[in-house]
Amino acid sequence: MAKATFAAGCFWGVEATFRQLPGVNSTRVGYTGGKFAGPTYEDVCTNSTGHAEAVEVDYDPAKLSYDKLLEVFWENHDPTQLNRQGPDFGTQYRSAIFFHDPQQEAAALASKEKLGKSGRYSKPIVTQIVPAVTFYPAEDYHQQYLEKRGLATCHIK
Ligand code: MHO
Repeated sequence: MAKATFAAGCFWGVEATFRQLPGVNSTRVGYTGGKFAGPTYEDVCTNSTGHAEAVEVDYDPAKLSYDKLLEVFWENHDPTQLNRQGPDFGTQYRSAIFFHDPQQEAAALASKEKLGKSGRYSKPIVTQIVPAVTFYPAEDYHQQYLEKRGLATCHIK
């Protein structure tokens, strides 16, 4: 099994997207990349802790490649938005790839460069590509939030 960690806006929708991919064993939502250990959702929503809403994906590399995960990551948010995704604002909603080894780092950088050069976006891609640090699982009610409610996507008003 291998691990991949992504931040791409509200973690409810990001988790739902990765969870349905064949080869994904389990997912969980949490907070990472911030200034202190064990933050709560309330802490993170102050927009001053530096944590990103993120999804940790446990997957089987024999069935699902990291490149495929990257493709799904890019396809399912707007990586040109700084600290914002849809209606959600703040650093917790930043676009980021938290790599777990040098191979993931190289693949992430290469895919970002390729997408940047593709002409698809008129604005630069602002996605951070940074080493994975401690991942703090979010409160239970945030886990599989949309699935528990029979919803497929986030950003539903
Ligand atoms: N727009 C949603 C974001 C929730 S999310 C877990 C809300 O304001 O409730 O950040």
